[in-house]
Amino acid sequence: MRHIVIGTAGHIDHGKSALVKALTGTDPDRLKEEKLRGITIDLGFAHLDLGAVQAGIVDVPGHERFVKNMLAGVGGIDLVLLVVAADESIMPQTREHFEICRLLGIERGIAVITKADLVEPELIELVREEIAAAASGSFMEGAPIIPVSSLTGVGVEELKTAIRDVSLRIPPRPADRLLRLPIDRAFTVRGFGTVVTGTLTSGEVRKDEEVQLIPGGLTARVRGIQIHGRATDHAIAGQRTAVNLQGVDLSHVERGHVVTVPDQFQATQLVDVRLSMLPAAQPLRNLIKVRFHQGTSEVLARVSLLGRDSLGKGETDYAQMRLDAPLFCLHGDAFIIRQFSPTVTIGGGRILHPGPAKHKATDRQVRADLETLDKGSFAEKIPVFLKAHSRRMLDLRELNTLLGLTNSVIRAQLQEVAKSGAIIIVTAPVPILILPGTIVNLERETLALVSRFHSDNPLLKGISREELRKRLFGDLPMEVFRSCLDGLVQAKKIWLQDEMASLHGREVQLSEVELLLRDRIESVFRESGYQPPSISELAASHQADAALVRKIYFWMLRERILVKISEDLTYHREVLEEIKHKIHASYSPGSRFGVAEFKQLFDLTRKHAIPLLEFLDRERFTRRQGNDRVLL
Ligand SMILES: Nc1nc2c(ncn2[C@@H]2O[C@H](COP(=O)(O)OP(=O)(O)OP(=O)(O)O)[C@@H](O)[C@H]2O)c(=O)[nH]1
Ligand SMILES: [Mg+2]
Repeated sequence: MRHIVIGTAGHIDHGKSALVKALTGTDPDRLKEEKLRGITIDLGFAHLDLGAVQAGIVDVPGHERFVKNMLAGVGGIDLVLLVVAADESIMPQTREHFEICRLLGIERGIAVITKADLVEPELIELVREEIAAAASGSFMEGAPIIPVSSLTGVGVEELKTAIRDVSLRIPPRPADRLLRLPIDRAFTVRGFGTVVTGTLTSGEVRKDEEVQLIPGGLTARVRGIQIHGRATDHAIAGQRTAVNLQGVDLSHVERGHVVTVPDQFQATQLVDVRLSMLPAAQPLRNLIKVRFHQGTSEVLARVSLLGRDSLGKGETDYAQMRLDAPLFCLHGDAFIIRQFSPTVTIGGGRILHPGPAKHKATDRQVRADLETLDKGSFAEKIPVFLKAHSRRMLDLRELNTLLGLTNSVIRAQLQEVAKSGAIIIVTAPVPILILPGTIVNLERETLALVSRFHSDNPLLKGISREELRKRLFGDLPMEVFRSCLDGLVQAKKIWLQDEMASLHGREVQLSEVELLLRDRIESVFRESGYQPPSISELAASHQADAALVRKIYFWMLRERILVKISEDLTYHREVLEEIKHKIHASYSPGSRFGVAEFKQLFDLTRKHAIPLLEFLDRERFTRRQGNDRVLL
C-alpha cells in the first residue's frame, strides 16, 4: 500500500475545497468563519481512500492574504492538484501557487479544470491550452489535465484514476532520514491533551517513544498516533499524521515547530542558501527584510547577498539569510521568500548550510564552497562542512545536525568518504571527522612547539604530554591529540618517553661548563656515600651559579643519575644500588631487621635512615612490619 500526501493549489474560489469534498466526501473547510464567508482561510484536511493508494489531502486557501497558510501546507506534499476554474482560467494565485510548488521542488502534479459544468466544451479546450503553456518547461510539463465538475460529478472518477496512476509511480520516500514532523496544527482533545498534526516528511514515529520539539527543545512522550482518523502504533514518512503528545502544554506548541528525535538537532538563525528570484519579482536589494518560509514555519529574515548590491528578477545566486527567530532546517531543505510588503512571493531555493559561520561578503572561497554544497556529491560536500566549522572538524553527531540521516546510513556513507582519502575518521565514542590537511597542520604545529620547547629548555628531556596538549589541543577532543601524537611517534618524528615528548633522536646536550659542573656534582654524590649533601649545601660548596647548579641537578634527576628519595635527600643511583646490595648480603629474603640495625649497618643517623627505609618500602624492596622491616 502506498501512502502519499496531496496538496491543492490555485486561485481563490476556483473550487479547490469543493473538489476535495467531491473526491473524499469530507468538507475541508472546518472553521466557522470559512463556512460563513465561503472561502478557505486555513489548511483543511481529508483522506482519500483509493485502495492501494491511501492519500492525505491538504486543502489550501486561494486568497492572496492567506498564502502564508498555503505555504505551511504545501511543504511536504508528493503531488499537487493545480486547480483552475473553467470560467476564469489562470489567475494571479494560480501562478503564485504554481511558482511556489516549483521552487519547493515538488515533482508531480495533475491539473484539474473545475467548474466544467459552467462553460462550453470549446472554452475548456482553451483553458487546457493555457495550462499546458504555463506548465511547459516545468515539473508539470505533460502532466494530466482533467476537466471536472464537483457539482455534477463529471470527471471525478477519471481524476481518481489519474491520482492512483501517478501515485503508484511516486518512488517511496527514502528511509535514510531521521524523524521530522513539521507541525501544521496544534490543539487539545479533551481527555488526551495536546495533539499536533502534520505531514511526516521523513523518518518514522512510534507510540511511547520520546520526541523533541524544535525550536524550543521541549521533550514529550508519544501517547498516541492517528493516521486518517485511525489509531496506530507507528507512522512513516509520507503519511498525514496526528500525534498525541504527553508532557507538553498546548501553549508551548505551535505551527512551525517540528517534532523530531531527541538530542540530535538544534534550531538556527543563520543559513546559507541558493536563492532564485521569480521572473516577475522586483530586484532584491542586499540586506533587505523578507519573509522566510520553511517547512510549516515563517520568520522574518535579512538576505545578505555575496558581494553584490541586488539580485535581479529571474536571477539565481548564493546568499546568507539572517533569521529573526530560530528555525529548524537541514541541508537540502527547500524554502520560499516573500516580500515584506506587499506580501508577494518573490523567490525561493535550497538550504545549503543550516548553521554556517558569518561570511565576509568578499570571500571568494565562500562562493566556491557553497557551489560544492549545492552541486557536489556527498563525498565532496563533507570536507566543505568540516571546513566551515571553526575547529575544522566535526564529530559525527555534529555533522548529522546538518544532514539528519539515520545513524547507520551516515556511518556507512562516511566510511566511503574516508576510503577516498577526503576525510580522516578518528576513533572516539562519537567518531570525529577531520580533514587530512587539518591533521597535517596540527602535526606541524606540534613539531614546531616541541622544537621551540627544546631550544627554550635545553636541559629538559622534552615537553610533558599534558602541557603539549594544553598548549596546542586545548579545545580539541582528546582522541584527536592522541591520534596526532601517535602518528608522529609512528613516523619517527617524536619520541614519547615517561609522558615526555621530544624530537626523535634528540639527546640533551650540555655545554662544556655544564659538563664540568655535572661531573663535579656527580662525584660529590658518589663520594659522600650514605650521607649526601642537600642542594643548598651543594650550591654553596661549589661557588657556582645557584640557578645553574639547580638546573643541572634537575637534569640529573630526569636522567636518573640522581634519585630524590625525600624532600631534602638525594642519592646517587649507584649508592642506592650499593645499599640494596649490602642489605642482600646481610639478610636473606623474608628476614626482619629493625631501624637500629639498619643505622648500624650503614653507620647512619635517624635523619638519613628513616627516609631511606621509607624509600625502600616504596620501592617494594622491604615492607614495614611494626617497627621492623621485612626484606622482600
Ligand atoms: N457550478 C460549479 N460550482 C462550483 C464547482 N466547484 C466549486 N464551485 C463553487 O465555487 C465556489 C467556490 O468553491 P470553493 O471550493 O470554496 O473554492 P476554493 O477554491 O476552495 O476557494 P478558496 O479556498 O477560498 O480559495 C463555491 O460556491 C462552490 O460551490 C463546480 O464544479 N461547479
Ligand atoms: Mg477552499
